[in-house]
Amino acid sequence: TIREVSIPISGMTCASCARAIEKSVSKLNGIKEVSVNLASEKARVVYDSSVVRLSEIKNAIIKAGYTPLEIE
Ligand code: 9UX
Repeated sequence: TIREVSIPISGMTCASCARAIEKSVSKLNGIKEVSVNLASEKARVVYDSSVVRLSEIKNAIIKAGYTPLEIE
């Protein structure tokens, strides 16, 4: 199933932060699209939920050095 999420992220201060997250998330299998908006502090991710879990996407954000917040 293709899913789309908007994940709030804290800890980004410059455009390179956003790029680092995009790079880290896009390395995972099953990611269709990822774009991080620095101004709104959100990552929009389109992914195949039969290939990759939301928790793995969040872990990739943590690995890049940032903090994914709970989706309300
Ligand atoms: Mo910019 Mo972000 O110099 O960790 S890359 S602050």
